[in-house]
Amino acid sequence: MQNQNTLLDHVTRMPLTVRMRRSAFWERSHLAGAQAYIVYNNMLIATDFMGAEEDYHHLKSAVQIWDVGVERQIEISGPDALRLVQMSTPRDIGKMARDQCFYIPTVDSTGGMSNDPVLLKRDEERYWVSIADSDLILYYKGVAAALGLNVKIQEADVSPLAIQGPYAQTLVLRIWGEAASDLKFFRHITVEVDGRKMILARSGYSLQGGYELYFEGQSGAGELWDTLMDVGADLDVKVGSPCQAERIEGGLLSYLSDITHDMTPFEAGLGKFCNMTQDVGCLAWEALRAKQSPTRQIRPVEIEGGPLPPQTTFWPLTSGSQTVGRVSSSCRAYDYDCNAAIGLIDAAHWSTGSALMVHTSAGPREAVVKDTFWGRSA
Ligand code: THG
Repeated sequence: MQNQNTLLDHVTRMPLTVRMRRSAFWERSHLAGAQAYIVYNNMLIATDFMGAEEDYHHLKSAVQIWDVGVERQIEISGPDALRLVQMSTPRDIGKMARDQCFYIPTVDSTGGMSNDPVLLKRDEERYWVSIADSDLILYYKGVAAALGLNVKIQEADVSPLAIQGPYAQTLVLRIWGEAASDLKFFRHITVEVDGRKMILARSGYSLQGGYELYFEGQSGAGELWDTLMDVGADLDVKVGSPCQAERIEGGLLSYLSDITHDMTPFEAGLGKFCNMTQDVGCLAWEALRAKQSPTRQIRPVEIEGGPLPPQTTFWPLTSGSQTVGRVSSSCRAYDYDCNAAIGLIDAAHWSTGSALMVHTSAGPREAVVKDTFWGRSA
């Protein structure tokens, strides 16, 4: 409670009510000097700490901690847990190991994307679905009720904390020791925080490497935050949040921006996460089989010229007088001295080198389709 006044002073234009849920780390990240807030899963996430360009360079050269508590955990447990989760995704989760995380496209019955969560296997009969911004829990509850499945579905009181950047490993080893150094990408271990066991995974919404701690409950969150800041002081640890420029140039997709509910996983470029050789139990199996060859797909796009205006609507992509797609996210890719963007492009125009026009909110620009996102190999 001691920060309550500071908190209220700072948010007079943003009334906090109980309904405006905040993660266990929200206050710390807010007081670290956030200059903006984003609403995600009906929660606030603090962002923009040093300014876009500085946040970007710092993430790529040091280490940051992010309050990503808005990544809510839908906990599905019980004898039918695996069956229910599998109904929502074409990725085969049957052989997931006990310590594994999977990036899974989730789909409605027509094969349209309903979310793109990270799935954590906690136990044979317990899963966490770490969701992007949509009320996916209602789908699970609806299907479970309709089919009379033997499962329990709830939003767990978990606040993921991301530790990202080239020095993330150094910082994590100082606190949780060697076990974390052997941890492979998208695997998790159990660590202790103040005597309580929690999951630490090697994952995160950046290409810089790092970890996500699934902090359970509320008490002790501030103390952990302060410990991370103290222990990482000589590594120049700073408070950050998912970095738009870094994730766009690297091709990390954002649900509701780059992926919309009318898109299939194939259109979203997530075909490699779909098992189409046999029916693994996804309710959209037949629908997806008929949609395996997309006629539009996500592609990296480079936009010519100097920095772009902020993007708040889809920008049409055209060829001659024809609309052939849209740009959903764009940024200044500072390290590459160019503009990087995520496009959804019709098949006739999606090949590498294809020259298009993009109609930004500040007028038309030339654009060209790339083969890979920046910093990614083919
Ligand atoms: N971490 C956790 N939950 C999340 C996110 C996260 N929920 C919301 C949102 N982010 C979901 N979206 C993504 C998008 C991309 C990735 C993770 C979550 C990602 N992709 C890697 C890539 O593209 O290189 C690896 C995918 C793979 O190979 O399996 O990490 O960030 N907990």
